[in-house]
Amino acid sequence: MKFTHAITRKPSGSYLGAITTAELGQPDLEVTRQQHQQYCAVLKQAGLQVHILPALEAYPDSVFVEDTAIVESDFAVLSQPGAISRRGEAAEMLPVLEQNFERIYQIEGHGSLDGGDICKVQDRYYIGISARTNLEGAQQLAAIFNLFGYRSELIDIRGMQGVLHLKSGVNYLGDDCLLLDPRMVEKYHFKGYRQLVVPLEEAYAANSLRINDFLLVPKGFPKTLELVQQAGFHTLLLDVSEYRKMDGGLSCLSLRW
Ligand code: CIR
Repeated sequence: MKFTHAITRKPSGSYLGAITTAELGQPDLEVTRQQHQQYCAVLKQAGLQVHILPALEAYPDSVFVEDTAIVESDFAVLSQPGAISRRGEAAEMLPVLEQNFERIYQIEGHGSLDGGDICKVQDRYYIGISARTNLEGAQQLAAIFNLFGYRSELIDIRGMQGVLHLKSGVNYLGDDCLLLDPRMVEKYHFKGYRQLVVPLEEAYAANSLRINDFLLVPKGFPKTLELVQQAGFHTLLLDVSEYRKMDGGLSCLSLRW
């Protein structure tokens, strides 16, 4: 699991109009920008070459680039975001993907899919069926993965309060270990792995992000921090408070391969 590249996009002035259910108040745009700079700096510190795209005023949520594509070492898939206001974000990602990938596929027709619903664990992909990703989109993606020898499993996460995407509730930390929202533990798909379960009051921190030697953990979740440190992970804390206000987290802010 060695990552070398990342794509991010600067937050736009229209970010205050992004979709949210969080009820944590309005983001401060200046702090939002500072947190983005710190995020990109940490990705570089973890060894990635980071391509930072310009802000897109037409798309308030466009800083959450993870939802626009799925990237593998030798191919990429343009998603078809489930929120209508985000649909156009995927096409905006095409030019930079073309610079980096020879083979690019696309979710199309009635399929909808957000990249946040895709969680890779070793050589297997878990695809969340959510309010954003439908069965048609998930099946299209699974068929593409199949071309490259990856198996996929679909996991229904609809109705889990506060879990917008699959990766809002489960993330692979490497070393056979998952970090889970406690409500994800019952999913049979995850039984065979080593599990670290965050306390429910820190469910947001299940969206921590392993990049090479480091585990990026959101600031403000002390029990989760202790949990992963005791498990031996080298942590880097990042304040993403302004992204949390818009239902986003550490993984949402980049595409990585
Ligand atoms: C949305 O509702 O689409 C954005 N406000 C948040 C997207 C978060 N993305 C992610 O978890 N991959």
